[in-house]
Amino acid sequence: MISERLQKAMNEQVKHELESSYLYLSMGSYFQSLALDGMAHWMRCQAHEETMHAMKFFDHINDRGGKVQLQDIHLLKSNWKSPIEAWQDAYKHEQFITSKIQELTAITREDKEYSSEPILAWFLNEQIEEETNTSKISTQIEMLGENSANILFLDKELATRPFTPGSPFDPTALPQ
Ligand code: OFO
Repeated sequence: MISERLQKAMNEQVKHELESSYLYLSMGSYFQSLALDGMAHWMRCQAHEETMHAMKFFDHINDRGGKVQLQDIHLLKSNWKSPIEAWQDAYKHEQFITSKIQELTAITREDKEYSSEPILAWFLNEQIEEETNTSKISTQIEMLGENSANILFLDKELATRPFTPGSPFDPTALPQ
């Protein structure tokens, strides 16, 4: 049975992951308004990935005999000064999520919750990827500055990210 403290922190994490999804959907909408369709697409893919992260914690709490207690989801931000600022925010947000996963790992060790170590090891690895992706794109767009031709080139590249098959965030996967 999961400890009270870990259950509470994992329930918080379900909220953080769903807020990540909402934040990236919000960034997607911002990019869409600028006709940066590739960036908007990348964010929709990411928004779906975050819901899967939330569900991974949701299922783990249940699997360990705990109770999922859903919380209010807040929209963290809905507008940005520039695409650069949005990507910088995405990177900062991933750093914040990494700190939360590290806190969960520390609780797991203190409470001797060894059964939760594998899932947190998975998330620690996942966070390396999440930080690398957002930091790389953030650096690239900073280098491009105001050069719109190059920004459009990066936008095209980001459009190639594949959706998880059957993702409800994929507009082409929705039933007609
Ligand atoms: Fe769930 O990793 Fe991003 O936030």
